[in-house]
Amino acid sequence: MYALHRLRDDLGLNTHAFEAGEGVGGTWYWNRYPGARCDAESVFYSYSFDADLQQEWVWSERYAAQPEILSYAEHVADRLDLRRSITFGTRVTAAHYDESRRLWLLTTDTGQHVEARYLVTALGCLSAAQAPDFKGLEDFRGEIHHTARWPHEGVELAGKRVAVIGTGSSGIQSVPEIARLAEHLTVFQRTPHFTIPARNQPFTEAEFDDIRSRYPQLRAQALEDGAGLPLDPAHGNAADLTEAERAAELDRRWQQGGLAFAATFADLLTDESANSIAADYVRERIGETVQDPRTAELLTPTDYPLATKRICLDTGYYETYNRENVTLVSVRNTPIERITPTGIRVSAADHEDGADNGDGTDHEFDVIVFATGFDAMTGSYTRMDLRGRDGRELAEAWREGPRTYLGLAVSGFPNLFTVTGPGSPSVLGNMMACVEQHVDWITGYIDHLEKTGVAAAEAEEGAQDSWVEHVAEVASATLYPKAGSWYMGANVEGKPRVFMPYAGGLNLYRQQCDEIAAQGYPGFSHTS
Ligand code: NA7
Repeated sequence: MYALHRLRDDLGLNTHAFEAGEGVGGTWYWNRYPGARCDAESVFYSYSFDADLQQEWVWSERYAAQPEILSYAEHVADRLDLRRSITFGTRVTAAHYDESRRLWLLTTDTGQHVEARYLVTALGCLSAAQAPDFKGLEDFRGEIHHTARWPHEGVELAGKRVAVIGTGSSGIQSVPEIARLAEHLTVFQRTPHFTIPARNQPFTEAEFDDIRSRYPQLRAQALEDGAGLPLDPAHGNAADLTEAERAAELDRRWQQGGLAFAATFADLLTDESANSIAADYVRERIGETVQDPRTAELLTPTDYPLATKRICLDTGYYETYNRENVTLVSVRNTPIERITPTGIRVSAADHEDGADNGDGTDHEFDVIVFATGFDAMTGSYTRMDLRGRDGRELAEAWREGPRTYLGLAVSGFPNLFTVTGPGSPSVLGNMMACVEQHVDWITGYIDHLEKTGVAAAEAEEGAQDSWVEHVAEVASATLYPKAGSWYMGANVEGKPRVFMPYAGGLNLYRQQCDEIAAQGYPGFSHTS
């Protein structure tokens, strides 16, 4: 939406957007499951480019729920008169670069053909929904819904026997809500995730008025911050604090709630012992909260550092397992064997060590919820037939892992600009801040190309190689590669294990992008 606005209204280019959904909102259009909410605070998860918009929009809660963010997106679309330039309900199935004419040729699933000089992809990092290909899916007689493809209406969970498969953010947000509605909820967990209380609450009028008066200052702080979310900076490395200070700081952040818990120590994501102090703290809270010791044990993450799989925020997640109508089934060692006409069959435990509670029996359900995540960061690209110069397929170019220059451009794909592409910080911070930075940079570059009469701009292979190397180097200095996360492509069978986002921080990333622009775009080759 912001790219459309800037390219159409600021540069005056003939700009058109295609959108698979029937409305605006992207993530917030599709993810309508009970409990869907943004983990970034509403005050920051919003556009900063328009002071009037900022002043007129009132966020009702610390973290906005899906319907409120969707209303915001709709409000922005109306305010900027964007809809007239968007074709909804239309998926671009192919985009091929015609080198002789220096044009992108697009084909849609409605049979439209479009030519464009520039192709800006704003496909989302978590938009290609991923569902395991269980045997027997088509035989199930009840309903199956993926959290990221939740129907707009008509899902009735009251009084039903419901299964949730998956305990990442979507599972952790939906489980407490579904437990309140369903007759019985069974949660199938493969890997326990760390989750921190969100401590969501409505803003009072006075609180929000105060925020509104401080927006310029808050946005300035966000620009300086590595995550684009200036929450609460660490007061040093774990070793700089006494044991009592560490405990007090962890308590304070746990009570305050939110993503700032992952920033308790400056070295939480780079030093294993610092990380395990915070991880142990969460483990203790799980043990305290969950009454059944066996369930508490299964819910406790043990084999990866805190926040190396995307940390989750919750409202009453662990407490939900104290309800009589909720059961946890660990499928770590005893995977789901198949979907049956009446439910889910879990394979039997073949060991007696109590490491799992797979019982080898059939569980019966009326509704199965797949909270099984996404083919993150690259899935929305590789699922499209995207070809650059000489018919080179993007999926092929990224076979060993995504390769981009700055997460913004791809060698061999002239005039293609990738908003929040792999190799950019996007998913490691505030997505809205990243989107604005990307779109501003892309707009500046396209303006430069237009003014200097460049017909085709392409990332040079050497510059791209250096960036890919830099992204890997930065990641290897962190604990992130120690987890089998979607950041690493580990949740998709056959996907290369490459840490995809840039972990150096949005502030440092912005500086690098700005320097490249100021120097006349080194790393790109230009053809007139
Ligand atoms: P995630 O975080 O990728 O979570 C998906 C969950 O589904 C995760 O717990 C997976 O276990 C589980 N999963 C996937 N396949 C299976 C099978 N076959 N059996 C059992 N469990 C399975 O996706 P979300 O939608 O929750 O969140 C994505 C992001 O959106 C989130 O990080 C935020 O940035 C917003 P695993 O951990 O892989 O063992």
